[in-house]
Amino acid sequence: KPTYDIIIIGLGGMGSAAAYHAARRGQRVLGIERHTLAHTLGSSHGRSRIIRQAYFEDPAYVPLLLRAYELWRQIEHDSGTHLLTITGGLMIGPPDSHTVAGALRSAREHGLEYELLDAAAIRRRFPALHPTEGTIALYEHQAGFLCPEASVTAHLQCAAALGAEIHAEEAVLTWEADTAGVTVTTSRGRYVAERLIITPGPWAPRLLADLGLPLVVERQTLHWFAPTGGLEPFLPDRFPIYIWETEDGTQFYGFPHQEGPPGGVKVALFRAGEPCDPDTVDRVVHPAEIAAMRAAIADRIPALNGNHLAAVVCMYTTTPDQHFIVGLHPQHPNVVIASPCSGHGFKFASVMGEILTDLAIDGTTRHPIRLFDPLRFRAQQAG
Ligand code: PYC
Repeated sequence: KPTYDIIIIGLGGMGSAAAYHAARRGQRVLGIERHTLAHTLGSSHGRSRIIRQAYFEDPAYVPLLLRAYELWRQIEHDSGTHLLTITGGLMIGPPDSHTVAGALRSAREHGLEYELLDAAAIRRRFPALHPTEGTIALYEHQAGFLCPEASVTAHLQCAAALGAEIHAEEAVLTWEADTAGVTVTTSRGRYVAERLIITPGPWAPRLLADLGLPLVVERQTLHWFAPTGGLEPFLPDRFPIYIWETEDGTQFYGFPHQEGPPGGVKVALFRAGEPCDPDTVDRVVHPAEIAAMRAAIADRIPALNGNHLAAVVCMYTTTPDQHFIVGLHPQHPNVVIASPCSGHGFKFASVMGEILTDLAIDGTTRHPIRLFDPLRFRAQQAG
């Protein structure tokens, strides 16, 4: 009999949540992570991640988000850790932009509470923001931010308390599956289980190479600036998370001030990165990248354009349609694959833990995940 019911490869946002949910369902779990736990070398770091409900990407995400909020509160309760801060959120841009029109569509289809603000109302409510005439925003009260590193730690600690075995700094070399079970070979050993969950983040092209998925790993930079007039206008009780689409379709996003290092206020360009490999990615943030960030905020959030305090590199693993890949491995029904989240996945980690556990144990889930079908690119690739 295999030693474990479920092995999980990759313990970032999704894998750590899967470890917790699988352990909650009484499974004998082994989680394997190539780096240290809650590390900053993949896609689950940067101190803050947006969470929101009026999802411009597609209304099909909304039911998942509503469950994700419930499960974030559950893991906060179980771990005794504060992870989710509600600040309200603005989706800003021209009225017909993907960001604004898509958020409005999701809010209307799912009966979410929202307000539409014109440029004058945005400036009145949030004086640090300087939108031009014609820019509008959808404001939702339930948006906010999560702490990614603390979320990974909370899920893993709770998983371990429920009996999960967690191995850090152990690289997976190969995995194999057949009808009898799965075998995972690592830098330290060989493990056998009934089922496997693969949540590799930017290591997906390597660990899921057999599927030929059209994935691109992109390098992204995150920045922290010291506001010129002090932190006051950016405190979380008066400043929301936001995603701002400019006239040329560029998106950038940001957060209120968050206590703790590096101080200041975080802001980043969305999907501005070059393709990279997670083991060789350039982790230095260059002056031209800081200048590009300044160019986005200079006129729109002028008070944020102060001293540059810090920057880090992170990675997105993107699909051509920017939706996730989540489901059973097409050749191996005892293997579940997930992760390539195209830069907007972290907020779903809590509900993905539940979904991946459902798929591993039951082969199916009550959650709507058709949008994430791993096979959807096959027709395009064949054509
Ligand atoms: O996670 O919702 C998100 C997001 C949007 C832009 C950057 N992150």
